[in-house]
Parts: sequence; C-alpha cells; structure tokens
Amino acid sequence: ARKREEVEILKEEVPVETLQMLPHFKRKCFSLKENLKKSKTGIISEFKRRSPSHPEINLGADVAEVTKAYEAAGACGISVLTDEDFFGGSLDDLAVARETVKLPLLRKDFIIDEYQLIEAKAMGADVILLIAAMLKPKQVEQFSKKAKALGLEVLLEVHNEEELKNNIFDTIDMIGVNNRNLKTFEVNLQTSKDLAEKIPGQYVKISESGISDTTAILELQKSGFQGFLIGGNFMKTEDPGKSASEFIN
Ligand code: IGP
Repeated sequence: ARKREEVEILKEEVPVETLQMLPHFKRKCFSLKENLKKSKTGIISEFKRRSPSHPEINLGADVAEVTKAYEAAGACGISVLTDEDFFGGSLDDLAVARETVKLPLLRKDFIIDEYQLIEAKAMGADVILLIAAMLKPKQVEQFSKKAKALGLEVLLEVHNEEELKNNIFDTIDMIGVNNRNLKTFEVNLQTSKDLAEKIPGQYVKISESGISDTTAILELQKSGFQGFLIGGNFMKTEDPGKSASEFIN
C-alpha cells in the first residue's frame, strides 16, 4: 500500500513523458544473463544500507565507492536497492551506480506498476525484479512483457514451487530463489536446493540471500545455480569492495 502511494505521487511529479526524455531511456542495456552464463563465479553484489531484518547494515556506505570496488572485484552485475522506506535506498543511488560502472545493474525494488519499469530504464537499470509473492501471475506476465519491450531483462523471484509454477512466462530471463522467508526473515539455502530441479532449463538460475561462504556457492553450483546474489555478507563489513574481492578471487 505504501509503494502504491509512493508511485501515485511520483507519477504526478515526474510524468512518463519526462522520464522518456532522459538520456538513459534509449540506451542499450547490458545483459546480466549473458554475463552469468560466461562467468565462473556468477556473483551479483548488492548495495544495501539497511533492511527490515538488519536495520544497520552500513548506513554510511558510499554508493560510488562501493560499486566501483564491486566492479574491480569481478562481480557479474550489481543490485542496487532503490526502496527508501524499508531499505534506505533511492533512485539517486541507482543513477550514481550507472555513472560509476559498466556492469549490468539490477533495480531492486517492489515493482507494482508499469511506471516503475519506465523509471528503471530511464535511471540506468538493465534488469528489474518481479517478486512472485506479491504479484498476480497476470501482473508478472504484463510487467515482464513491458520490461522486455523496454529492453530490460527480467528476474523473477520465487520462494516455493507454487509461485514458480504459476509464473512461467517466456518473457522471464532469470529465476531467483530467495532463501529468505519473507515472514520470518530466516534464511535457509535448502530452499534453493529444493527448487532447483523444478526450474525449467531455459532460465538462468540465481540463488538469493544468506550466502556467506564459498562452500555454499560450490553446493549451489552443483544444484545448477549460475548466479549468486550477495548483499549483507559484503555490506556489513567496513570495506564491502574488499570483502567482495576476497570472496570472488
Ligand atoms: C541479498 P543478503 O542476505 O545477501 O543480504 O540478500 C538479496 O538477496 C536480498 O536483499 C533480497 C531482497 C529481495 C531485498 C532478495 N530479494 C527483495 C528486497 C526485496
């Protein structure tokens, strides 16, 4: 409901026509999917200052500094939280990341309206996230179609078999299994391992949340995952870029 209010206000303040005039709106996106297919490690590093489960991950983190270091560390892509209320992020963070790196950028937010897709493209994103737990399959279909038309890639996030099977569309590029239970915030990598074999082969598989050691990556790779979304494990340290570099290399 809060996101709905936020989007309605933004739509009035910054109409679609204005977004469409921004220079990034016409740019050709980088492909996260292709980067993941080519990569040996498949690490997508996330920029996140806080979250509902961890209110003080790294409140003072500088987005330019961290994203630059993530790129140098060899990340395949970068996820930038743009939700302000729950994660302390902003579209400005995304724009700064865009000016800083040449990697695919995932706009990490709660997408509930096509307006946010246009916004994502205009602010320099390459990939958008659609969370099955909060959308109807019809919306997943409609939003993913629109995103593809804008040249964006689509990452669908699921937590269980039902969400997965209701949302198989050919406008989805990658399927992410979120190891974090949205009700209890607990993480369990078994969620990814259990769902892996149920994900059709044409989708690149990404395991999201709670990944903190390389042993976990090796196990998840065995289950068929090619992408690994890591936020807290890097961001909670004093030097997230250095932590990412040590992890990846
Ligand atoms: C990263 P972690 O445990 O490494 O910090 O998790 C990422 O998976 C997590 O931030 C995330 C998320 C989301 C955040 C996954 N799906 C949806 C907000 C909305």
